[in-house]
Amino acid sequence: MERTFAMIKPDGVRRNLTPEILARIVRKGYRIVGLKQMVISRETAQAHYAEHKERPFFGELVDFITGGPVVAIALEGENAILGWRGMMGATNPANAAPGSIRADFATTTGENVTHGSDSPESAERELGLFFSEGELLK
Ligand code: RTP
Ligand code: MG
Repeated sequence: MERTFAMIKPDGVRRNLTPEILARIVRKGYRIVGLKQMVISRETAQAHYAEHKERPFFGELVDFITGGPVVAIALEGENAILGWRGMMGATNPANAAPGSIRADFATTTGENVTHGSDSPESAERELGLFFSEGELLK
């Protein structure tokens, strides 16, 4: 069993895609072990996306991700890290596989509806950034 951090970004929440995306997660068979709607602080956003801090889009990315509520999700399941990345599709929706979330619901790289941890190390770091231990099911 593997855990990963998933997020519905502010564009997804604003467009009322939360029920659609949660439905896909539970229909897939993942167990939701943590779930909350929240507005991310700038500090948390900068820490979450620290790997991109030298990139030209970093400021825009932080503004976007803190610009409205997100839904933070802790998922558990076999191969959940890569599995959830597959369900999301490629970063640029133009390259996302048909039927993936980004192919179905997004048109731009900047506002691409969901986030998913890209490795076991990222998953552990991001779950720790967004959830305290008591907020996660055993
Ligand atoms: P994420 O971290 O959000 O799950 O997305 P990802 O792994 O597929 O893509 P990543 O390379 O980590 O980029 C993080 C997010 O930054 C925004 N981005 N904008 N304007 C641009 O060229 C650009 N490139 C990346 C996207 O919102 C991307 O999901
Ligand atoms: Mg990423």
